[in-house]
Amino acid sequence: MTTTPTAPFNRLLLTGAAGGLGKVLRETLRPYANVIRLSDIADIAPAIDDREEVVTCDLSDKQAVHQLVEGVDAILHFGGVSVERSFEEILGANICGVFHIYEAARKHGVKRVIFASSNHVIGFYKQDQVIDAHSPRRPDSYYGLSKSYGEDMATFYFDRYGIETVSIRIGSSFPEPQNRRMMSTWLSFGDLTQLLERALLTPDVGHTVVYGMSDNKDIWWDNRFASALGYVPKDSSEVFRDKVEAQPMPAADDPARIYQGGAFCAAGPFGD
Ligand code: NAI
Ligand code: 15L
Repeated sequence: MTTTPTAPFNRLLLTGAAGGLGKVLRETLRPYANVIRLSDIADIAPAIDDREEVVTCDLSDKQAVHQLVEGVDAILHFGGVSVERSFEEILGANICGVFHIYEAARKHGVKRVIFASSNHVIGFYKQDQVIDAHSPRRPDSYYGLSKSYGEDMATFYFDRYGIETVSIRIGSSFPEPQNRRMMSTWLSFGDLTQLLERALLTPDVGHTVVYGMSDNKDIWWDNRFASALGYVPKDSSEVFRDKVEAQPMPAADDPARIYQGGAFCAAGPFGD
């Protein structure tokens, strides 16, 4: 096997590997492990070499997740429904899914999880408020509720079983900010990778909650707990300002202009 002699982990598990961020992290996480196990319910491009393992797995399937986790040293949990959907759609992938991940981590002795949480855990704060990761949560959606539950799961599994987690409340991680709101919430792929490195390698994190944002100018989140991990973002949304501000300004009563969670605050109701 071709190994990276200095890789800090033998085998990392990345769930959500077929997704937007998963495809990026598949490449940028290579220096951190001899082998990365890539998993998703959707089709994943085949392994490019013997440093990748590809496993199809539905997070709502407890037995399948238990098999998936066997033999890994740490888990980056990025899989699940990533936007607002009905409660029933969120339940299996996100709520049962995160339980299955932690229970499998316990059974297989995995000591570190990185949880892709979301700004939608606090989405009903207004854009003129500044909060930190210890501010009371204000989920803006069933999706945000599922991430809030995932953070509670992380606290429980640390207090009860000593499994450490860094929950990253990712803002908006795309190649560039797509609208005015994302000028505040944007997280570059490079900064995401750096934050994941700090989350994987910093000792004694217990359960630490941080925000996933770049060094943006107009911000709503005091991110000192990320700084405490040694995270120093290198990118800023400022370089995209002219392009973003060429877009029409949303109406004064548009949730995209009022709430930190933007449009998620107005999704639903679902069904009757
Ligand atoms: P994505 O939707 O592109 O990727 C999520 C992946 O999870 C998909 O490939 C999907 O097939 C997989 N998945 C869904 N249900 C599953 C199930 N039952 N079993 C196994 N896999 C399942 O989302 P993206 O943008 O890559 O985000 C990755 C993670 O980061 C998600 O957990 C998302 O909630 C979180 N996040 C992303 C943000 C962003 O700006 N991209 C912002 C905040 C959080
Ligand atoms: C999220 O949690 C979503 O996964 C992502 O698709 C974006 O909508 C992001 O939040 C955001 O708030 O911009």
